[in-house]
Amino acid sequence: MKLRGFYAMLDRDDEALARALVSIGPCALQVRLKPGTARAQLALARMARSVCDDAGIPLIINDRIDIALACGADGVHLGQTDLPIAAARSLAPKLFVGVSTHDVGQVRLAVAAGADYLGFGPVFATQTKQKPDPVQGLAGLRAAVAAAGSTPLVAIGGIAPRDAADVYAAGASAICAIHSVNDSEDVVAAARSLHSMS
Ligand code: 3NM
Repeated sequence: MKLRGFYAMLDRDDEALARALVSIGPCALQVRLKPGTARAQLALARMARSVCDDAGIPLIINDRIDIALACGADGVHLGQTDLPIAAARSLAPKLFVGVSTHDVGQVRLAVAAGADYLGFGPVFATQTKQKPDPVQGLAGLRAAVAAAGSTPLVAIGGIAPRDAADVYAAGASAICAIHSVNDSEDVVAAARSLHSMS
């Protein structure tokens, strides 16, 4: 999967936010589903599918392969406690599969298992994720990029526009940021600044 620049994350049921995020042409939009009914999650995923179709952006669904298939997503993003890659592939051979990794050992395992891309973090301290893994810093990110080889790596965790140059210089293919973009007074400008430095 080709991933370069800003990787947008929709973390709430907000179509205006989704449209603002895709307006700058990010490499993907991931829907981060909150706990709730499968029907409510599918409705959110379908809204995002239509926003992504209008903008020509790949749609990725977090955790839930059933919701990803039901909404016609392009990919699914799996955490360390979600389905293993091989099980996801047998259920959904056509979906891209991304995997969240939090240290170099997890990077190696995900690459060996054939992940299409990796999330890696938290690079910096994050308030957004409950019980985040230990902060990896730019040195950890560089080590992860080296271990990932040719598999694209999306850096995540506490990244603000002022950090983008350092994060790309460390070798990340893409940057995902929630708070510094989605909670910004100017979502489009924040997204663009993370994208344009890639
Ligand atoms: N995953 P913010 S950190 C969803 O380490 C998520 O894998 C992480 O939000 C990981 O940009 C994180 O607001 C939260 O810090 C990212």
